Amino acid sequence: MSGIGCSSKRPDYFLGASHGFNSVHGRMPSVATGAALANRDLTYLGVSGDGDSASIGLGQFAHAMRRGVNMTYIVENNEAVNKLEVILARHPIETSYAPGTLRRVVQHDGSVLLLRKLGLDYDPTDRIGAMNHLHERAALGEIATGLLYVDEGAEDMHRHLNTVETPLNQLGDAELCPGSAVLESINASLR
Ligand SMILES: Cc1ncc(C[n+]2csc(CCOP(=O)(O)OP(=O)(O)O)c2C)c(N)n1
Repeated sequence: MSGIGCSSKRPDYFLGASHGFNSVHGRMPSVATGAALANRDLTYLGVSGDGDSASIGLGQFAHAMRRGVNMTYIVENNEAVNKLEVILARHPIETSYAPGTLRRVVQHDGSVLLLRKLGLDYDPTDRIGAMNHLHERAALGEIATGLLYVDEGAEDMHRHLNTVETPLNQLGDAELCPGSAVLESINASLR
């Protein structure tokens, strides 16, 4: 699943033999949420850009996280380093460095990224510690890399909403439309 942008072309580039869905700019999270609600048995991969997720799509991205949509969500962040009128062919930049160390990476336009890999003593289950670490590194002009935070107690959207396990396309008419009496009892329970 993807939104719109260079990053969001990924389903076209790599998933020729699978089902891909190129949605609308910034709206991939709601499409993925709906698909996951209808069928929890599929594996959901989302690919997006920094604008697609953190600018026009921030409202949707935040709610997909809050709801706990069971998916892998990849954000490709190019921060608009290209001049839009000319995109020259370039060699890929790759790097590798040890835990806890700083790596200076010069990009094609001459700008420099300071990448700081998490040390071996870093605790990714400490939520406040993760936020502090990000801000401390950012204050030094560094970008923290590695597994920053894991919420081990996170719950899936289906548990929050108590949804049916069977994909909706495998249910029959009687289950999908149980009638006005059932609807009335649901409404009564919400009054
Ligand atoms: C609703 C809407 N607004 C604006 C656009 C124009 N538009 C297409 S891609 C894009 C920006 C994409 O940037 P990003 O999400 O960072 O992805 P990238 O292309 O850098 O991978 C914009 C504004 C659009 N397609 N749809």
